[in-house]
Amino acid sequence: MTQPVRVAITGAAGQIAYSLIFRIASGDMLGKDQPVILQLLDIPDSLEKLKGTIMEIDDCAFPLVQGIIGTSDAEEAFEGVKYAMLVGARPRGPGMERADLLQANAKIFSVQGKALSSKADSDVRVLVVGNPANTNALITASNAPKLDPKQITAMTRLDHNRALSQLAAKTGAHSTDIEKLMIWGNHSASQYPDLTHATVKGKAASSLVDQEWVEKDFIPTVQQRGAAIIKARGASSAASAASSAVDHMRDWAKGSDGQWVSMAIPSDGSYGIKPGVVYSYPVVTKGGQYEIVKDLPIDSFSRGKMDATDQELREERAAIEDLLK
Ligand code: NAX
Repeated sequence: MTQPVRVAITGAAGQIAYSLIFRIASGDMLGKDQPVILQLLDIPDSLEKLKGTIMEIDDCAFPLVQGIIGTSDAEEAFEGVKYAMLVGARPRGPGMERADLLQANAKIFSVQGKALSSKADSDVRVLVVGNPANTNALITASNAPKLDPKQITAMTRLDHNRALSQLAAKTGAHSTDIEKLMIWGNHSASQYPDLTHATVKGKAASSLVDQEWVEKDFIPTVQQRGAAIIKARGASSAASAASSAVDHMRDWAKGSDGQWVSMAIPSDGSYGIKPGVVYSYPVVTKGGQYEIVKDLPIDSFSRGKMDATDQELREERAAIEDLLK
């Protein structure tokens, strides 16, 4: 039988994890033949709730689940893990300034970066979902000296999937008919969903939709989708966030079959985005690695949007610079 792999999920008592854990346990992320040991982390105040989630995992009698650990100790949660999904984060409290939120999360993710560095498998793949995800990934990497920063990524796959679904609806196509769509930059309202290179059933998307729709509808709808869901559902996106986290890790582990997907990764100077931030790029994944799609022509409209979201990431970085190693 295939050896089980250890998967850590933080924020395990929360609403995204409530969907994510069950998708992983049923084999949607790593395959129906890959047993898993689930290592679930939450804060002490949430451990009772986590106990309830673990009871439910037990009650599913999942064939692939070979063990479950529930803990509030990051080192215990990250021991030997090959995959770590960092979902738990400090939400913005009443009257909390953005800088305070960045600082509070930077503290959490410095602790988790250190614990990953000392305890996780040296080949671990890390996905940060908890917001502000890009900057939390930056701080995690800077506190994980034994890991390559390329091992630590942040999630913009939900934005990518939202963009696919908007373009599919507009063009009367299915999301699987669309290729070469991408999200640039930050997982925030400054992100740039870019369809200038996209195709729908092989035809240029830009020939099927007009620029006014792109600017007044498509881009703002994708950017503001999280807020629209909160308004409608009375709670933030959870199942769709979990599904996108599964997509991100599955493609990273098993390859994207030549498809372009969006991942927030350490900037390396590509497309004029200087090193120093975690920026969403179009990538192709293969053999457990990702590569940025290179040499795309960038028009002046896109350039402005790509630089604006980079600027926001530089400002986030400045707010937590003291905690970077
Ligand atoms: P919930 O508030 O339901 O759950 C968060 C859980 O994290 C709680 O159980 C809490 O106790 C735990 N937690 C807090 N601090 C922790 C720490 N230091 N270590 C371990 N666990 C800790 O939030 P949920 O709806 O699950 O969202 C989780 C995070 O995902 C939030 O930061 C949210 O903003 C972010 N999102 C990111 C998305 C993305 O695309 N990157 C989209 C969805 C979501 O908004």
